[in-house]
Amino acid sequence: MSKVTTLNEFIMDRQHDFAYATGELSRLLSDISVASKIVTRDVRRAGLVDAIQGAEGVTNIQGEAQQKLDLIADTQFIRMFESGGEVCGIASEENDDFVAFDSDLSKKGKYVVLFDPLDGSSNIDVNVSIGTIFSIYRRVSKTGEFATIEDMLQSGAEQVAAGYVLYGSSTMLVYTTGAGVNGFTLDPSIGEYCLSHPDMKMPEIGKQYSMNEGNINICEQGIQDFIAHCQEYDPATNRPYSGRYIGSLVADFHRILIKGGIYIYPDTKNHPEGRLRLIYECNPLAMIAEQAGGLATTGRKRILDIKPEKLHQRVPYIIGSKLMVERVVGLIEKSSVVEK
Ligand code: AHM
Ligand code: MG
Repeated sequence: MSKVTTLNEFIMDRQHDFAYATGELSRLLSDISVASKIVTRDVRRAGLVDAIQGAEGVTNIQGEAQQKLDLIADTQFIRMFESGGEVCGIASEENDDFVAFDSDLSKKGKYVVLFDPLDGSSNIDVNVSIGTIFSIYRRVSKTGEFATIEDMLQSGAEQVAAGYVLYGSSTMLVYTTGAGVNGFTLDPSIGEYCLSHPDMKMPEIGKQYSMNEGNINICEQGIQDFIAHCQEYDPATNRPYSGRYIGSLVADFHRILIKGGIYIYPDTKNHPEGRLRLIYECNPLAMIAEQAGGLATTGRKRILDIKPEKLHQRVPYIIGSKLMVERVVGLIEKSSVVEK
């Protein structure tokens, strides 16, 4: 039997891949894994415990009902970041403003973390997979002082690490520090993440597309043309592409990372800027996609090149297999020329 590599062993082995290998980023990644185990426990109990399931009765700044588990997960991660000492501040989907930690230890922290504690949380009460998404940056403000908004609004290309945790039929943690993508599955019997998907590569093309097709008539022509192309009968495979939409970004992305395919959430009449948030949903998955050989774009611009203007900024989002993303971008360009 081959030896199992745990996440902590792997992080330590790879520490020297980081540009700044002092151990802090390793400890931060390890803290994230611990918080995610606590959240896994809460997610797994969600159907049992009325006290933690269901809507909290409050809405976040974007007007969405917050589920109790969203808040529980947010608190777990923030506590971990605040006590760890590597992080000077955070921004999350559940907090209107960013949080600058005020202890002397935290002020010395070199990193900020931007995260969505439980993405897809409208799926909790129907037992569909949900996930945590995180993005790590070096601070640009002075060490020893409070974190600033400039720390939070760095473009995705500056990320030093990014990852997600998928609370699916098993819990998986997938991350990159800019030297490839690796996936770990939580073995509940020993409480450890074990390396299960080393050096993940996204296939250049897949046979599945993922979009909320309820929006097809209220999005731009290039996207409509691409979906029509996916629905054409393909003599090579004897069928059209398959539509697969969970409505839980982490779960949809994870499938695409492994099998190939494309996820599209364009700007629409009811979401004129797009639906997904740039800094804690789109950027981290874009970094992972690129590290695995895929692409992420608004349709007109590489996601990682966008300089964020505000914390909860939304963008149109197209992510997935390289050849498929290039094809949509081509159709968008073509239809934009026709419109002019
Ligand atoms: P959330 O952060 O409020 O959970 O919203 C993000 C989710 C994504 O996980 C998912 O892909 C998308 O919103 C689904 O939106 P829609 O229901 O409009 O298809
Ligand atoms: Mg979200």
